[in-house]
Amino acid sequence: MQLYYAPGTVALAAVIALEEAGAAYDPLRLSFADGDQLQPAYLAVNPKGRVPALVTDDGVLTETPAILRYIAALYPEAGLLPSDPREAARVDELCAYLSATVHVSHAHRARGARWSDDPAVIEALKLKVPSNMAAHFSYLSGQLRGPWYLGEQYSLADAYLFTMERWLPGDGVDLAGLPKIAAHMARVEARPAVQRALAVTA
Ligand SMILES: N[C@@H](CCC(=O)N[C@@H](CS)C(=O)NCC(=O)O)C(=O)O
Repeated sequence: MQLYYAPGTVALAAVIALEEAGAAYDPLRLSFADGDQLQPAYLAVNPKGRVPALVTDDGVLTETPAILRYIAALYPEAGLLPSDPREAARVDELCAYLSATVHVSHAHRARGARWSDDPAVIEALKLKVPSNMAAHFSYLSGQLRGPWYLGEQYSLADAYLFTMERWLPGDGVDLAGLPKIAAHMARVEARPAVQRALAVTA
């Protein structure tokens, strides 16, 4: 498998999952500064021009929740997705929220041009990022059972949540006001697989 990623992006979650699973994969780095994600060579891989994209023998898979679930299913021994249907649905619930709501709020900081051509509107969207992200993570703090998102079982939910926790300081959110989130972030970061993923994507 090959995993296209760019530093500092949501693709970190997929790299963590691959490392946790002990998967054989080639990390392929894109430079957003150079606009690699919009070059024809990459658009042939992922016409959406986004990362991550996982290249498998059966084709290309995009969208972080789908990629995480696929890795969990390929490597069941890694235990990245609970077998209990209700707990698995709780992971899906988090993935949907992170993908469709939290990520979108974060994108208003640097990608406002997706929503408006008006520079004043783009600036106004940026101003909403700290309060929106603080509100999302205040909610998530209440959902976090600890030590991991589900409680005792580490899962792909932790990899995905950690990836977005890392965005908080840059998004203007003070982690001192979110002690459960800060502790979760430190706990995930200490895992050897996560250290390897951070080294890969640095
Ligand atoms: N829904 C997608 C979002 C992917 C996404 O927006 N990735 C960002 C990086 S965090 C990206 O590739 N941005 C490139 C661009 O906007 O040009 C997912 O969850 O995988």
